[in-house]
Amino acid sequence: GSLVYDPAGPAGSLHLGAARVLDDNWTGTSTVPSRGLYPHQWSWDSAFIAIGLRHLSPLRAQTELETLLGAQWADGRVPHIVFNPSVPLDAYFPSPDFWRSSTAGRAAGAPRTVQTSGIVQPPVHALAVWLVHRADPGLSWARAFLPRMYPRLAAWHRYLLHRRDLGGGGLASVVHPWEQGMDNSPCWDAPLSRVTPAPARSFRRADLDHGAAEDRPTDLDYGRYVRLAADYRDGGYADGGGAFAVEDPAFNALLIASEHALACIAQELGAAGTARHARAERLTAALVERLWDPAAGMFFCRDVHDGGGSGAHGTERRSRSGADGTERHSRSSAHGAERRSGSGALIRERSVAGLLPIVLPALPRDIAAALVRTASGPHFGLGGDTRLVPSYDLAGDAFDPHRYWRGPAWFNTNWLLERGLRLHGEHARADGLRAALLDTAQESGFAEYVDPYTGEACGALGFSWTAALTLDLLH
Ligand code: 9WN
Repeated sequence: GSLVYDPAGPAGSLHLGAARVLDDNWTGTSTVPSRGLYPHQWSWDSAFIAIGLRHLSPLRAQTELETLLGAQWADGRVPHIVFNPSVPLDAYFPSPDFWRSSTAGRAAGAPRTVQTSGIVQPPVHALAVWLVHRADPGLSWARAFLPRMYPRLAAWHRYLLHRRDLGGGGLASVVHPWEQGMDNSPCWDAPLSRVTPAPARSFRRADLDHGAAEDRPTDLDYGRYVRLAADYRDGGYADGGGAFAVEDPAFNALLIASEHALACIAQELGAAGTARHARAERLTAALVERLWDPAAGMFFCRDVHDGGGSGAHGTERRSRSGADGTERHSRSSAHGAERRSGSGALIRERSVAGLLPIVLPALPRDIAAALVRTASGPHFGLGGDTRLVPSYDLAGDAFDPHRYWRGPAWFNTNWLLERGLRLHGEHARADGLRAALLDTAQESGFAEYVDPYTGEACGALGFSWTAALTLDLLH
């Protein structure tokens, strides 16, 4: 980076502040996302955390990923939460007694000793393992880090590309909003509307002990999350039968970026990486084929279970934001895409997830250029109206600058955009976004998420991936 390390200067104090957050949140074997709200280990958090931790302590960064991958199931899935047995059950919901991984997950090969959830999160791990290795190859080789991680990562990708290809088009589906990581994104409104919520009295939300209710998902959202997760558990965590199946552009883009990283790891271990690079390129083509919308200039989610009836109608009603009059065009082009690609229908909501394929090196140039235009336009305001890119369409009906994934800006998505802009040669825009990320991290106290216009802190403070990705940008 351009900022020179100076403990007395502003970059130095930012560095020290970020390091302190990560020290405070370190448990000895992994890092909690936040001491109060999220007192266990989360899957994609740990990947982002390791990417920052490698600059402070490559050993801790390796340990973080080893702890997570040590809780992998025999079918290859990496659970979205690894529970800390010394934390009281009522500190977080849903707790281990809800998931019952070691009994309900036995057929799927859940570990016997450690308790985990049974769903997954975005596969950022191979990318994290590769970056952590490169931060200190000597230590990595001495600890056989890559030889131990490679087979686990390969099994993880195999699970996603085979067991989770629920749409039949080569992409992985998520079966729960928590899996994609943007829990209450307006993208899920239509597919979730088909899920009968569990009664509110059947569970207790521990999140409301720590977070403001108006910054969090609603009780109705939670009822549906609980129903979907309980049904998945009661089916032994077998894939294919659930009510919710969505192909998401961010989840799949991160899988593809990680497949490229896995190719690099294979090469480093002396194997040929060419087959994996080629697979990543084929997956990039499948992503474009199934999820790209040329008129909107971005990627959309595909609702695998939408037969094109009431779901499509409801989505149309919800997404009529009309700021630049593109809706009509994008709907008709979506019909074309649906005919070509078969299963399901596109969900016509503009989420930041639909910009994140910009991290892909094999993305066609015209698509990368269109993503930059869309990010910089009225729906996301990059370099213009907003400080940081929001999680959801500024002009969308559902936009709310404070409610979680329905508008606030998050540091992980903005970090990914910054990387993607740089990858495609957009250095001025990347520099502007980097400066805004560093300022906002400092001013907000490493907040979990912020108002995209003002940078006002929302959710937890001292949030680990905010601190970790700040450190990464400083290096
Ligand atoms: C459910 C830990 C996680 C993040 C997710 C974020 C939030 C959990 C919750 O916190 O989700 O997994 O309880 O709301 O949405 O992206 O990984 O930081």
